Amino acid sequence: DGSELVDIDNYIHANYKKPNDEMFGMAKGKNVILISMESTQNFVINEKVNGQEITPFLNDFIKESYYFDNFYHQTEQGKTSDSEFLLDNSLYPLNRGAVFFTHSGNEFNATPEILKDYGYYSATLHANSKSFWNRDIMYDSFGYDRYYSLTDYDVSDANSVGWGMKDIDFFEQSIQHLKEMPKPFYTKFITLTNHHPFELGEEDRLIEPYTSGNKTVDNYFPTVRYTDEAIKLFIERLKQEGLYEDSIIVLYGDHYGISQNHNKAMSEFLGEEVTPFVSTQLQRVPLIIHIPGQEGKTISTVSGQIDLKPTLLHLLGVNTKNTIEFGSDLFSDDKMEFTVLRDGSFITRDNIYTRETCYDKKTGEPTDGAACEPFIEKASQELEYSDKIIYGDLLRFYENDQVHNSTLMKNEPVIDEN
Ligand code: GP9
Ligand code: MN
Repeated sequence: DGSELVDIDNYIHANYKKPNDEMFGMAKGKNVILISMESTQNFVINEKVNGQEITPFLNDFIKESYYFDNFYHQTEQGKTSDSEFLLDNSLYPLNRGAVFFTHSGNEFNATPEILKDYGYYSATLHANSKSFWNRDIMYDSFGYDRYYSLTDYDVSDANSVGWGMKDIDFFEQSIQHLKEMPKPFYTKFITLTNHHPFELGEEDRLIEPYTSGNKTVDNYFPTVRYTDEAIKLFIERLKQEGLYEDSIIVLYGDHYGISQNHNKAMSEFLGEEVTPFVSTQLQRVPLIIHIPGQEGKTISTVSGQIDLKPTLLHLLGVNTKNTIEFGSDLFSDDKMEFTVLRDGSFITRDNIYTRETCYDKKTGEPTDGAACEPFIEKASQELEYSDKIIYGDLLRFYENDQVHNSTLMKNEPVIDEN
């Protein structure tokens, strides 16, 4: 009956952080171009392999963007689909299975649906069959207007490798779709070439593989480099088509690419043992937000994919005060430094808690649990509340009278107000 939602709503309101006055509405009316960078972990940024830069374009782009270097993925078995779930809903995915398959019939209050009230057209673009991860069904539930999938692209052997269409061709063909789209648009581009097992033809190799002898780790670098190039070319095309200045561009890594099965080769690359502490730090993925006319800035606040929804909506001038979401605006002055991973690990400003051990971030060594203790309960509480919403399909009751009479209200379109 939705009564469970009252506790959750109280929790969420107690944690609400008001947006930064200067940033709220900064990108009002702009197009949104999200780019999901397949399996891209943050350790490749500003890093070299065999003496060559792994992400030369991103390293430059960061200088004119907001770059978040303590941003964690929070996905589980649903991989890319979990990252999409986090991004559009600011809810946690499930600890097993993929919510895209198990709960696609639920009521959601996703970003595309919210932005519809502000005149936005929304689309996902990804050159894979539409039913993969049950995306076609879930995107309807999120309120997407259109899914440009496999049949919207000319895919051939020549422009494919590994899992499918190569990123450079994918972006090139996507330009036409973008040009035809109603404006303003909210779009998500999902890249694919940097997917395990990181296959790439000799002719597309811009840097040489690493030399640990572990194929997965070694081949990871050339495919990351390839996607970096694909994004560079895409942004050049956006400029040519006059779409760049009217758009905010958000690049983020969807999840890890190198699993813990490869700790030995990763230790060799990093020059340090991959302890549970290091392993948790490796769950950081890049987040880069480019807003035309804004200068670059690196922001090191502890954050996660769950924070993207309120961050984006606030940039667009959309109030999120009365929505059910677990993330908070990354530009908010009092953003709490606390990010929960789906396996129950969490990160605070000074500590990492994983596998029931509290680590000191400065030393990477286990420390007495006192610093983590206050957050242990909060982390599991938050995951439990999010799970309750999904398992009980509780957002159905969002407009329910009983809930209304407590503190909940449907989010009214309010512009320029916080
Ligand atoms: C498939 C692509 C990759 O369409 O998104 O999926 P993943 O295996 O990373 O979840
Ligand atoms: Mn993925």
